[in-house]
Amino acid sequence: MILIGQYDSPFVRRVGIALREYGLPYEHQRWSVWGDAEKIAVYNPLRRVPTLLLDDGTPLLESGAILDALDEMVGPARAMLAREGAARRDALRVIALATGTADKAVSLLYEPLHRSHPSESWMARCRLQIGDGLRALEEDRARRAGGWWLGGALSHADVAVGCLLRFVGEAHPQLLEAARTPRLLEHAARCEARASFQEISQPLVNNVQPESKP
Ligand SMILES: N[C@@H](CCC(=O)N[C@@H](CS)C(=O)NCC(=O)O)C(=O)O
Repeated sequence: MILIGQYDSPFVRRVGIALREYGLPYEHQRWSVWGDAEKIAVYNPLRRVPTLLLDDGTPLLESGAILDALDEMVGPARAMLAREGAARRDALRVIALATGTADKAVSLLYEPLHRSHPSESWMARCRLQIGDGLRALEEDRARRAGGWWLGGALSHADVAVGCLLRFVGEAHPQLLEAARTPRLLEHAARCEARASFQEISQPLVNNVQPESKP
């Protein structure tokens, strides 16, 4: 398998960490969504990452859909997500909060890089959504006991939140600080201490160079 995308993306990183945790062999293509967009387009017309090429060449798009395929490869006993029922819905809700907050954090990063006159109202909305997303995750974590989010074992929810926190901490440190989330910071430290998080890691590269800004 070939994983396309850089690990400073919270979405690429969550897939890389799952591959590493599952012990699935893969090649890593560190293509940039800006400089290497046309190479990515051969496999993904949206020119987005992560994109995962299966051994037979089939491209998989979207981190959630890619993880779904990896879970199937390792089987339900090893999958980092319950197969069905309330436990699955609970995990998917936490994951949606984390990846949704990450989406807004990416949007907020892109806006001033792509526009000569960034929209203040759009950026204010993103900041509100990121702050409230972080606070909702903090409250959720406070209601749960146990080292990992959903109990005793690392799950996709832990990884999604860990990747979100690293990204927000690098892209928008003032928002993370303002949200006052001690439990999330504890969670981030626990995640980043793990071998998979250390190995699948790249400092944020702010290398967006759009040809023209509208
Ligand atoms: N929902 C997507 C989000 C992926 C995403 O936002 N990727 C960014 C990099 S962090 C990207 O490809 N940006 C370029 C673009 O959207 O054109 C997923 O979960 O895979």
